[in-house]
Amino acid sequence: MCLLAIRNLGLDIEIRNIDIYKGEQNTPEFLKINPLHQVPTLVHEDFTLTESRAIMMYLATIADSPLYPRNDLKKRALVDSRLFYDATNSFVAVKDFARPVLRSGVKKISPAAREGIKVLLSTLDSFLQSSAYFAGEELTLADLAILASVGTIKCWGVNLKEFPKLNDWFDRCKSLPGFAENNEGSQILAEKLTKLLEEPLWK
Ligand SMILES: N[C@@H](CCC(=O)N[C@@H](CS)C(=O)NCC(=O)O)C(=O)O
Repeated sequence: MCLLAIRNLGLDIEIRNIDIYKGEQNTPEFLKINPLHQVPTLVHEDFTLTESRAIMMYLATIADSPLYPRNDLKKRALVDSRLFYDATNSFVAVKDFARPVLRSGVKKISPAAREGIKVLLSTLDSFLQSSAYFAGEELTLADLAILASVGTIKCWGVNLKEFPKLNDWFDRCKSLPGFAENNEGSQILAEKLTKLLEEPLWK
């Protein structure tokens, strides 16, 4: 999602890819930067920042971008609210689905994990009943964060047509800068999961 933010903010930032499937997050060099061995990690001058949504907020504030409105407290708070929702719900639903397969050798996705994804998509769809984007009528950081989460799920073969507002929003977001680049990572995850599972990734 930080890649989406960087591209949509038009920032010239050096991006160093860390291949977590090869364990590159555990090298002494990377651990010095982030002892939690997690990506993304931002290094700006003498400052290091972790947590993708916090990185997006930091970069958008520096850029003084309308993607994260500075002067309208309520608009900004709504963006924050959606970002926290994404961190505490989308991330958790995706993690509960994928992590047991990647880390614990699970060969079948639990019904609860599949249901968790459906509940998430349905809730996201409900957020879009009264506005074109997740925090109002304009694109914001909230959309970019949720786009990364929904893009990950979409690569699993989920048909978003069951969630018409979300489907329409996703179609509009596909042309955003960085979408294709971000999607490459989602495709890699979907391929890994498909190889490890003894059943279709999505059914
Ligand atoms: N809440 C964190 C989660 C970061 C996270 O879990 N990153 C994963 C990739 S999605 C990672 O780096 N995993 C490697 C590891 O934990 O060793 C964020 O949003 O930045």
